[in-house]
Amino acid sequence: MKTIRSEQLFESAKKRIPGGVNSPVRAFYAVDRTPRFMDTAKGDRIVDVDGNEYIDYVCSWGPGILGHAHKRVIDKVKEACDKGLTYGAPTEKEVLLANLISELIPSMEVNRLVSSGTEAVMSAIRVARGYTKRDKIIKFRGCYHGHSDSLLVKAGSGAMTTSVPDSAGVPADDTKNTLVAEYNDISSVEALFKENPETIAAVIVEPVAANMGVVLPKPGFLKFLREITKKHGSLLIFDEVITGFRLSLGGAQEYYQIKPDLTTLGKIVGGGMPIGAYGGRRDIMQMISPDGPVYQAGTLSGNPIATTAGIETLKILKEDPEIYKRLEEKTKKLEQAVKEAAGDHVCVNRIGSLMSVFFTKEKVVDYESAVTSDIHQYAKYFGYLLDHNIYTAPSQFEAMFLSDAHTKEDIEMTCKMMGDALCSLEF
Ligand code: KE4
Repeated sequence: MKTIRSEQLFESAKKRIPGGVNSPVRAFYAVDRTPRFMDTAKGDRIVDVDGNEYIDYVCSWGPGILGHAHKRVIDKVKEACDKGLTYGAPTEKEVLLANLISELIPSMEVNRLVSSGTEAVMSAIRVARGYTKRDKIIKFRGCYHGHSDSLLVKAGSGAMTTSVPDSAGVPADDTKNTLVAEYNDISSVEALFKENPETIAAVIVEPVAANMGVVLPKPGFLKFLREITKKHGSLLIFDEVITGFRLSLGGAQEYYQIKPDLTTLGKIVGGGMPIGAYGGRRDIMQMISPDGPVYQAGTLSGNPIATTAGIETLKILKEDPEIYKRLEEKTKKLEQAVKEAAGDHVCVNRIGSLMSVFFTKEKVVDYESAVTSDIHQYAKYFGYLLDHNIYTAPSQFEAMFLSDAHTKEDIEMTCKMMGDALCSLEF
């Protein structure tokens, strides 16, 4: 496979951009390969600057649930561009998207658009603190909620492989109110509430963890979080940046029937354009400026082009809820192929169209079991797939994402390649 152009671009990128990338995981440090500089994508395919075409299981880390360059979305975005890119003033599309979000995720009766998942989480934490007049928050080890200072503690995602689990440059004062519990470990949460009476503003959780690889909530775990937060007057924040509109049209909260007080969104809500959103109970959200004392703002929040892409994407998902059944069936095929090839040498965690293959014999149920994975085996597995035109997550601690555009043939091809990749490893 020719990669000369990616290599050249990576060299020049490293001169001007930290690590040559605008987000760490893209540098492929965890898999020791030259990152592929991408040039175009359509459906379930993505093509790099050397002309290599791949079946794509990154899907831009989640936004691409419809597949790349969906015609309806592109046509609407093109039409919107001719009307100007940004006004810095309210638009009808922001009202449409706000209503769509509330319709599909009723717990978000009031919501605000921002420009990234990080911004959504940062704002939700701030309003939770403003509403409860408390400072402490609980997060879970291995869960990633974007890169705002107070949450870069035992983070997941890129922070797990770039050895900055507690990032440099974050003053201790900014994380002293961040308490860390263990995902799926009820007693660790109970202990923190016991040790910090009436001072915890919120618990923030990925309802399905997908940033230490995919880790499912144990039965009753989310219900427990709902109950203990209510009992202590704390808020429950579901970080649905990944699971929102992915696990189901109503996200994880619909899938598990748990109603959080606040929810954060990103990725799919923007249909591939930069949008984050946070929202929840009206009595909480009315704290937000300009109505209330909690300040939050953004130049490009609710941008007309981004809202166009988000609205069209959510409308397509709403019109065809069978998408979720198709995604389930496709991803299940991949899961079965991996299990047939590798048996109990690996742990496959899957829910809907989110999946991770952990190179460990342990059942991966939390951070501790996730990190027993052999990241070198994962790197070899990744490299084999990349060499055979399958583009999957360049890190053991990320998820695979599927789209409605993944064809039957491409799924079958992927099953074969994943099987061959696993058989090529010495377990
Ligand atoms: P962004 O600021 O990257 O839009 O969203 C941050 C975020 C918040 N919450 C959850 C649950 C997330 O997964 C993310 C971002 N996800 C990563 C993928 N693991 C983005 C990929 C990257 O960092 O390049």
